[in-house]
Amino acid sequence: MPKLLLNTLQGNPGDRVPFWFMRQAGRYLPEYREVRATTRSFMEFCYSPEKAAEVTLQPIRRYGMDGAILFADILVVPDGLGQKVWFEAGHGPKLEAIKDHTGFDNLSLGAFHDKVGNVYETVRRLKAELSSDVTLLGFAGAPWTVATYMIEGAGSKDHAAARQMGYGNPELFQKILDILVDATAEYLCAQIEAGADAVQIFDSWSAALPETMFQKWVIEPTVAIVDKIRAKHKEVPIIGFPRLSGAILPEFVSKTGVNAVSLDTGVPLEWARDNVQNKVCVQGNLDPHLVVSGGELMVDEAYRILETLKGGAHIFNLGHGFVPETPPENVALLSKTIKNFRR
Ligand code: 1CP
Repeated sequence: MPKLLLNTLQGNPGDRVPFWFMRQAGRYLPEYREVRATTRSFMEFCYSPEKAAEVTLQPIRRYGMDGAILFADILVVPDGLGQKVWFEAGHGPKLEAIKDHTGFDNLSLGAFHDKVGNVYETVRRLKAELSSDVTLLGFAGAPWTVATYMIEGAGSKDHAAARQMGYGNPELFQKILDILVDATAEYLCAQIEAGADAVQIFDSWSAALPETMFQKWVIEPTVAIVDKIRAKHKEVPIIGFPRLSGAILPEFVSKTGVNAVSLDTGVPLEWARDNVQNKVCVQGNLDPHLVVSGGELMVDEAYRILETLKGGAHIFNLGHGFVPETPPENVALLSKTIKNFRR
C-alpha cells in the first residue's frame, strides 16, 4: 500500500492530507499510563523495545494516523555518550551538568551504539508490526536543544547556562556541538537502517537566539547532520523543526536543505505558504491547547490550516506536542476532521 505521508514528504501529495501529532504517544492516553506504570525509570522505559513499540502503536490503533513516531526521548543521545541522565517524577529530566573540559572529557562515542541499541530494536519491531501504509518516523533532538540540557543539567526557561558557555567558552561549547553532530547523525542513520522511513530533528529551544548564533548553533550543526545522513541515505526525507525561529525560517530551510519543516503554532500560515511551502513540504501547526478544549473552535482552526495550505505539500500536525490533560475524544474528532478533508 502506498505511504501517503512519505509520498507527501517527497513532494508528491495526494488528495487527502496525511497527519500525525507530536507526543501522540503519552500521558493523555490511559493505555500509555498503564504500560508506563510497569517501569519505574523513564530511561529504562525508552530502552524497553517491547514497551516502547507498544506505546508507539497505541495512538495508531485508536486514531489511524499516517505516521508512527518512534517512542524514545531526545536525552537518549547524551545518555549514549556516557552522561548521567535520569527523570524525576514531577521535575522532568536531570543530567550531571557539563561545566568544564572535565565534564566534556567524560563523553565518548565509543560505547554509543551498545548503550542505545535497544532503540534500534524498537524500530525493527515497529517496522515488522506496522501496516505498510503507515510511515515510520525516527527522530533525535538537534545539537543546540540537546546541549541546553547537557549544560544546564535540567530543562530551563531561557537556557542561560548553554548561552553563557557559548559566549564565554566558545571552544568548549563547539566541542559539545561537534560530538552531538557525530552522535546524532550516527543515531539517525542507525534508525534508518533499522527501518525508519523518515526522520525529524527537534530543535525545540531555538527561539530568540541572535542571528549569528542561530547560524552557528542551529543551522550549521543541522547542515552537518543532513550532509552525513544524505551521504549514506540519499532518499530518506529529513524534517527540521527549529521551533519559534520566526522570520529566519526560510533561511533555515534553504541552508539546511531539509525536505520538510514543522511549523510552530505562532507561524502565520499565509506567510508560511508563500515563503516556506513554496520550497518544501510543511507540517503543522494546530495549537495543542485547542485540543484540550476541543469542539467547534478546534475544528474551525483545523479547517483554516487545511484550507490555507492545501495548494502544496502539507502534513497536518500540531505546533508542539499534546499536553497530558488532552481528552482522547477530542483527538478522535480532530483525526476524523482531517481524514474527511479533501484538497
Ligand atoms: O512518562 C511520561 O509521559 C514522560 C513524558 C515524556 C514523554 C511521553 C518525556 C519526558 N518524553 C516523552 C516521549 C518523547 N519525547 C517523544 C516520543 C513520542 C511522541 O512524540 O509521541 C518525543 C519525540 C520526545 C522528544 C522530546 N523530549 C523533545 C522534543 C520535542 C518537544 O516536545 O519539544 C524534548 C524537548 C524532550 C525533553 C523531555 N522529555 C520529557 C520531558 C518532560 C521533556 C521536556 C522537559 C522540558 O520542558 O524541558
